[in-house]
Parts: sequence; C-alpha cells; structure tokens
Amino acid sequence: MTHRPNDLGLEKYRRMMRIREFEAVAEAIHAAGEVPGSLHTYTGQEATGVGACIALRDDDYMVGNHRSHGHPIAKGAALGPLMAELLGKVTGVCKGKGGSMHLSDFSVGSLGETSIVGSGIPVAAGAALGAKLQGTDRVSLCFFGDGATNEGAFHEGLNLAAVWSLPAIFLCENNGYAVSTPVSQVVSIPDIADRAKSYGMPSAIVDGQDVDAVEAAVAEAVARARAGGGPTLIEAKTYRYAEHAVNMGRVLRDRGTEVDAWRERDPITLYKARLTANGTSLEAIETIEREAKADVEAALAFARASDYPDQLAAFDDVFVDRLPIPHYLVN
Ligand SMILES: Cc1ncc(C[n+]2csc(CCOP(=O)(O)OP(=O)(O)O)c2C)c(N)n1
Repeated sequence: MTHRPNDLGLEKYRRMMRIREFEAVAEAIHAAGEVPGSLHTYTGQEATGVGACIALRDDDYMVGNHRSHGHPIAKGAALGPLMAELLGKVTGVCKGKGGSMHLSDFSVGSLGETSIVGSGIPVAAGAALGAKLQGTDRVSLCFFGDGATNEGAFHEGLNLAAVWSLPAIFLCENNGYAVSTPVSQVVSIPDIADRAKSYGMPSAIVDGQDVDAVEAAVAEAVARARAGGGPTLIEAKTYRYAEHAVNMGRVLRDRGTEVDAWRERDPITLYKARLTANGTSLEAIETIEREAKADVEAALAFARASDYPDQLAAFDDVFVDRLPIPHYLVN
C-alpha cells in the first residue's frame, strides 16, 4: 500500500514527485507511439500546481488547461485512471475519450480541461457561481497560462467573477512563453497580476518555484473567497523545461542557457533542501521518491492492461438524452 505521509511538507514533496515521474513516463511512452495526439508536459511547474491545490479542500473545484497532467495529480487524483486516459483506455478518467488534454476527475473536484486556450476561465467562474447559489462555501480555482490572459475569455470570466463577487481564484502560471512567443512580446505590462486592477480585484505575484509561497498566496485568496470577499488573480512566475509540446522533432525557439538557469531553481530540488534543513530525514524523502516511481510504474501497467473502449461508446455521455447510434455503425 502506498505510504501517505501525514506531514504536510512531505505530502507536498510527494505530490511534486508524482507529477515529475508521471511526466517522465508520459514523455517516454509518447515518444514510443503509445499516446495518441500531442503531449504538453508540466515538468518545472510542479510547485505551482501542488502549492495551489494543497491550499484547497477536497470538495473545492479545480479547472485546468492543455498543460494539465500535473493539476489533477496535485489535487490528489489516482494515477492509474489518468495514465489510462492518456492511452485512450476505457479505464481512463474520461473512459478513454478525452486523452491528454481532457483529464476530468470529478472525484477530486477536477472539472477538467480543454485545449481551447482560456476556455477554462469562464468554466471555473461558472463553478464558483454554482457553489455560491447552492449556499456552500466551496471555492473554484482555475489554472491557465500567460497566453490565456490575452484571450477574451480571461477578461469576460474575471469581470463576471468580480461583478458577482464569486468565490474564485484565478491562477496564472506565467512560464514565459505561449508556444514560442515570449510573454513580453504580447503583454504590454511587466506583471500580468496588474490586470486585476481593471476588475477591482485583489491580486498577488508569487514565486512559482516555491511551493510554500504558492500555498500561502492561494490560502489567503481561498480564505477571502470562502468569507464572501470575491475572487483573486494570482500570478505565479514559473518555467516549463520542455518545448511547448514534447516529441515534435523540432525546436520552435532556442532558449539558450535560460533553461539551465531555471533548473538552478528547480522547485523539487529547492523543496528537498528546505525539508532537510528543517529536519526531515533523507530516508523519509527517499522513500517518497521511490514510491512515486513505483506508483507511476503501477499506473502504466494498469493502463497498458486495460481495454480500449467499444467504438459505440463514442455516443455515450455526450448529451443527457443518449444520441441514437447511426444504423450503419450497428453491425
Ligand atoms: C483559442 C486558442 N487559440 C490558440 C490555440 C493554440 N495554442 C495552444 S496552446 C497555446 C499557447 C498557450 O500558452 P499559455 O496560455 O501561456 O500556456 P502554456 O502552454 O505556456 O502553459 C496556443 C496559442 C488554442 N489551442 N486555442
């Protein structure tokens, strides 16, 4: 059985390690042709996802984007059904019909992602509205990139959330690029967080490599949202190590030594140093590292052993009233 440490610091480390291992395996099996479609890895941004999700309750909502393998893992999702979804298997979180960019797992409040940049923002605002109308104190957190903040959906979602004082946290993971376009070429201000001013919304800028700092910033926003104080925009400055999508066979932009400089502030290495400095034993840390590797291997074995969905299942779960199956597909 997987050891689940009670200590919050080790739990954060555990979730970051699970993401790192998951992405390493996902990239390898994608290169081997086992994963259909494109694959956007989260490696390098682990502290942002984990710091944010650790500040949420299990019943809070979370919405991701196209770079979202890490988000449900950070929210506590089981790895097997996530890996199975990447492989298009029936045991996947979306029964194999979503793939890498659609990893909804409602069991942990993960409402899912779409490949349409910015589209999760109004979805998260809608979930926040639902939580408010139902009289709960649940909050809704949305992850999106710097590129998404140039989409209309960002402005529409933040405006409505502010006007209706919705319990939402908008978390921009500013990793410096949208595909290969540097953020400075398409955003006219240094800090995306400043866009909150136009909606009268509080904001924060946080070091996205520091899991504790992200947790603290999100916890403050969550407390405000639960207390009826409305939404917050948080900008986490972070970095993705890989190309926009992996295994493309070409480099879209040569980032030179920049990647190495960011690796110097790798979120997992930084946190390991902090844990050990605070007295956590190396043995406890290494146990977590081994378990993360084993858990991801087990997830892959589970996914590989699973079946592909029946082709007629394509018509299930699309509308409330099941679609009729075209006669030419039946026998
Ligand atoms: C509406 C829309 N426009 C363009 C694209 C193509 N596209 C896919 S990902 C991406 C960049 C997104 O950048 P960002 O939001 O910063 O996220 P990151 O990939 O850096 O995590 C673009 C332009 C898309 N999928 N949807």
